[in-house]
Amino acid sequence: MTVHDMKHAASDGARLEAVGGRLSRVDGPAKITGAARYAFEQQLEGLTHGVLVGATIAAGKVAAIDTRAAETAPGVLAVLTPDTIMPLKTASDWFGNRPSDGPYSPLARQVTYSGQHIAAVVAETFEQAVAAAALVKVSYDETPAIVDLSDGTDGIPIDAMTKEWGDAEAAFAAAPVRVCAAYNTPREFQAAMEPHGLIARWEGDKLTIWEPSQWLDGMARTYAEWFGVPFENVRMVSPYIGGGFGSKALALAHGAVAAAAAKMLGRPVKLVLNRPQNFTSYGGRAATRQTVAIGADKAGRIQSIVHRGVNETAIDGMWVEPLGAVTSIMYATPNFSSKQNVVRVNTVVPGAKRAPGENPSAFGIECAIDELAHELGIDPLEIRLINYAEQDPHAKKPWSTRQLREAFAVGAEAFGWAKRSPAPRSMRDGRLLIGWGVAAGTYPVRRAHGEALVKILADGSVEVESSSIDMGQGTYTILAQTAAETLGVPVEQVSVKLGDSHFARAGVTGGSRLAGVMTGAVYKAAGQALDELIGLALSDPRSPFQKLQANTLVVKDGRIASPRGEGPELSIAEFLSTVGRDGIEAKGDTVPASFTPEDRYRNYTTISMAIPHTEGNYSRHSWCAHLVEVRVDEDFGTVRVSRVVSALDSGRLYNPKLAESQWKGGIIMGIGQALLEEGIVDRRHGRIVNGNLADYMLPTNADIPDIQTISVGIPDPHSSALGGKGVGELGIVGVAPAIANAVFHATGKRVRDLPITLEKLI
Ligand code: MCN
Ligand code: MOS
Repeated sequence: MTVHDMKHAASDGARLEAVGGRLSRVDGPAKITGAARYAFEQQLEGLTHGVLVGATIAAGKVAAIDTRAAETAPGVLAVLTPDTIMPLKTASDWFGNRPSDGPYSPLARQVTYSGQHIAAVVAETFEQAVAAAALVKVSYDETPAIVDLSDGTDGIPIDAMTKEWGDAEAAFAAAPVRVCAAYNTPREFQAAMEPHGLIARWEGDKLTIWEPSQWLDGMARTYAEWFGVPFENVRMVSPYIGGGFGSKALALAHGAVAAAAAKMLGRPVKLVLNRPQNFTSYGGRAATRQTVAIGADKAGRIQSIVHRGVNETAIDGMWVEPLGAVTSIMYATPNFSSKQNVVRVNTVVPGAKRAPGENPSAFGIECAIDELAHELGIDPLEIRLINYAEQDPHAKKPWSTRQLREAFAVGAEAFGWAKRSPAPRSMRDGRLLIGWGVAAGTYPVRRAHGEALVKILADGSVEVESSSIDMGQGTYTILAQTAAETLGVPVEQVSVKLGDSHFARAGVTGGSRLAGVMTGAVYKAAGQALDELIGLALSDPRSPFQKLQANTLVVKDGRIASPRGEGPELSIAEFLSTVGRDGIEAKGDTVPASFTPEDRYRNYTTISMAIPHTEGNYSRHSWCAHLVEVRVDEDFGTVRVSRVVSALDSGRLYNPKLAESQWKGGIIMGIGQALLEEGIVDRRHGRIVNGNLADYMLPTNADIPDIQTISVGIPDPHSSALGGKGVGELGIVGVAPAIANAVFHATGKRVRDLPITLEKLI
């Protein structure tokens, strides 16, 4: 297929409002005009303000907290410490397991990381709370901290992560060509523009929480369990979210503090984390170290891959960043071994950041294969084709769809890869060294069951309700398109309501699964509503269609007619009024009939019912190839990414305009990861020193070149109801190694520690 054909396929001329159309974001105007109301913007009667006090040591015990000055400061309503906060119960983990029945305190006596919440002040105004929080005096019994991965031992083996076949060590030792190197990624943060925080209000034993959330039902469950109230008593509201990137899926300690304070005071409490607290109150991406050893024959065919990975986790919390995720599936190899350890350090427990696992995993394997290509004198794109995995080498199952060969071909053509001169340092533009690099990326298709409510109202308009969310991905828009197309109504007649846990339930928005889950559910629910509408039109004695004796009718542009256009034609509103109905409502879902109510509850409030991507006969993944050009200033060591062409396979696209925007967002984040992002820990205090958006470097417009994305996907019936695969996380995977490989091509220097800052190049 040529680039021209692919472009044509990507903008397949679908009508804007249909699935596959390039409809602009339906929530755009509300956001641009300020009409969109975010969680902290609620104006509540009697609102009070909470501010947290964080530990200034990384390890030890709180010896004493002197709250007297704070308590008597102006406007202060309460100062909470581990001794005075109301007792809570331990909540279950995200699999739904309750680790203990014991008590839980979101304010700590035992400090395991710098910035951990140890006290909180609630006052009439925010300024009063900030001033009083500064008066809380804490003394500590400090103990030595484990600052980062390099302080740790080999760590704790995570046996469940081990993947092995053949005899990898022996095959590596016997291979005629070998490369082996270590690759490191630092602690990175999601750094969403909207901070974390919430407003909590109790009315009797009913709790309402306005909080930006990627998972209303899961967080509602946690709040309910902390306070020992029924799940239904907690209402989470989160209609708009200023970015999450994985960080907003769980209820966290600061949420427990605010909800407890609201209960204790009998008044609503607003608690928003300041920017540094955003770097310590939830976990960023764990720092990782990997060694990748590849043995190959002289023709470049891989004989063995031996992979060892380590990631940091917390002293009292477990996070595994699966570093073998891409290593084990990207290339065909007869012998393979991947193992992973974790090392406990004094940090808040790390968390999910866009493509957890796949992202750092791709950095290891996609740099290592570039090193192998160089060693052999084979083109780095060619070596990927030589080792192309025709099936999932780990699961030993065919791919559902894998348009990766097409991605390489189409990407290379659009980029002009054939003009690459192979030797490092052989391309320049005046003082600037030019490098061209390539890397592949992938993300599994995660699936779950979903439900949605579709209402056809008396005026013919349509409402879709779901407790799922839109943090910028485009959920509002694609669900409006799905309902409009299925029901045959103009898209302006559809309004989508999201972000309220009292709507039809939805599981977590994570792992790039929501679009597939929710388009499936809305397609189901809208189909049922349509069946009911047509059934009514055919059978109701008051219906003008009844005497047609037809066996079906069609709805187009919001009007009901017979398929051949004979007889009457009525708008939905006219029809509903003729038959004396004020609407039609259908709750549709993709939930198996065998599910009990408890299964359904688990489906929405835990991740335990997610369907494995290798379930049944296929292995399901999205795929991509990134080709990048960098320009390196030899004297100053500065790296600029000057061109990116990415060809991506996310199956069928529900909305190419939004999918392209998602991919580009991921690619931009990947450029930041490659060149800028790094959480720097002060070795004396175990503290993140650049915990703010000025010192934690993120790319700005000036850092980002024109990015070309090309869709090479084909509909994948094994991945979702409408044939789409995941989009949200795919784009970031493989960007950092493509840039590192381009930097090597430009300079002849292999930088294996991210980010690639100038001092590593000169
Ligand atoms: N889409 C499409 N065709 C498909 C699949 C998706 O057109 N076959 C488009 C749709 O516009 C859809 C969007 O891509 O709304 C994302 O769909 P999907 O890949 O299913 O991902 P989710 O909706 O589950 O979103 C979560 C995903 C994750 S896990 C992170 S992390 C992430 C991301 O999305 N965080 C984001 N994208 C983000 N985008 C913004 N603006 N902000 C974040 O915090
Ligand atoms: Mo995304 S990191 O799975 O929320």
